[in-house]
Amino acid sequence: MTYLPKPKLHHPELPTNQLGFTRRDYEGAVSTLCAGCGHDSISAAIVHACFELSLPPHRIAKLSGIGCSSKTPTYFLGNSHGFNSVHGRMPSVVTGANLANRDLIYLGVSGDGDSASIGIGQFAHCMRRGVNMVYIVENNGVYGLTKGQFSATADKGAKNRRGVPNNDEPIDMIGMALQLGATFVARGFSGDKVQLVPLIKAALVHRGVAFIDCISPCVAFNNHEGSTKSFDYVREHNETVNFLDVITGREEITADYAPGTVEIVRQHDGSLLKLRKLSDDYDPTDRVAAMHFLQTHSARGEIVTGLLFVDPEADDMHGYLNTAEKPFNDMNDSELCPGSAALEKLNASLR
Ligand SMILES: Cc1ncc(C[n+]2csc(CCOP(=O)(O)OP(=O)(O)O)c2C)c(N)n1
Ligand code: SF4
Ligand SMILES: [Mg+2]
Repeated sequence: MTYLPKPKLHHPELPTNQLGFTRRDYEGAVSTLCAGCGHDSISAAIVHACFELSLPPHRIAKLSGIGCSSKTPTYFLGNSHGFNSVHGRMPSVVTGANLANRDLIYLGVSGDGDSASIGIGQFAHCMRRGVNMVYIVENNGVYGLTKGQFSATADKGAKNRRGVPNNDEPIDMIGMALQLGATFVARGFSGDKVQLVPLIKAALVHRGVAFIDCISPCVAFNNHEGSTKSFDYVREHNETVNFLDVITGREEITADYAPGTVEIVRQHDGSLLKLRKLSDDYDPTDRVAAMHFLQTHSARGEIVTGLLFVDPEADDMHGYLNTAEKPFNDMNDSELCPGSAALEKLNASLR
């Protein structure tokens, strides 16, 4: 048996959301990851975010690659669509699914090995194409599933469990996402659910590609002294840029627009991102400034968390390609196959 179902019984007075669902309705099977693994906290944050946004579970599609992180979709959203692809290939599968049906909410979950090594090309093209999705990398700096080899996000000089240092420069996926045109870029920490849940909610209501790099310590292979992805290291070196509240278009908008350290970002769908900034001069809508800020702090060994960049006017792949509104599975035969005259016209336009 590869998974353990959870008992269906729950307390009759559990709070319900606008759809009448409880948190339990957004859970999945019992996790088989190591006790204390950061990935389980991210699963809990995803459950929390989807419950609070009252998302209909049948409208969510969760996709992943291979790794402990990529196993986690089994442990959340048990009533949603799921697809576990091959190693590093989640982005192309989401891209195809999204092209065929734009009506679903796409959630891609991956690891630093899955996305920064074998899948780095896929990751890059997904960012630059603006696939409308939430892309979460559960970043522990190691290949957890295959027993803890350094991954491409491990910091130079970081030590493995036996004290051997990593000699290679790290890939900063946040820096790459910014450079490649992602329209929502954030970093979270699995040990800070208060910050992570609103980041996931904001990513879910964002149109365009929303990337979250979530530091997620591997308690089995990368949580010792000398690691820069351990719980202790991240807590000591965390530099938070802002705290986020998400007010969706569905809710009555009662946000106070107090000037000073609060910034309100209104997105396409009317949702408001209310950002309490820790530094007055941090502007989350300035891509170049975000890149500079990131580089400056990472040179000091600091891990910047929060919403680093958002383009509230972002479009997505469908907008760029001018595709049909209707999902393929809603089209009839003549819409799917418009006949030889239409094909002839198309061919002629390409000659
Ligand atoms: C094509 C292919 N190559 C290698 C592997 C072996 N493999 C399985 S998981 C994994 C790395 C997973 O690391 P990461 O994505 O960081 O996930 P984690 O387990 O750390 O959460 C590797 C190399 C594989 N399954 N398929
Ligand atoms: S090996 Fe590491 S990443 Fe995998 S379940 Fe255990 S703690 Fe989590
Ligand atoms: Mg990993």
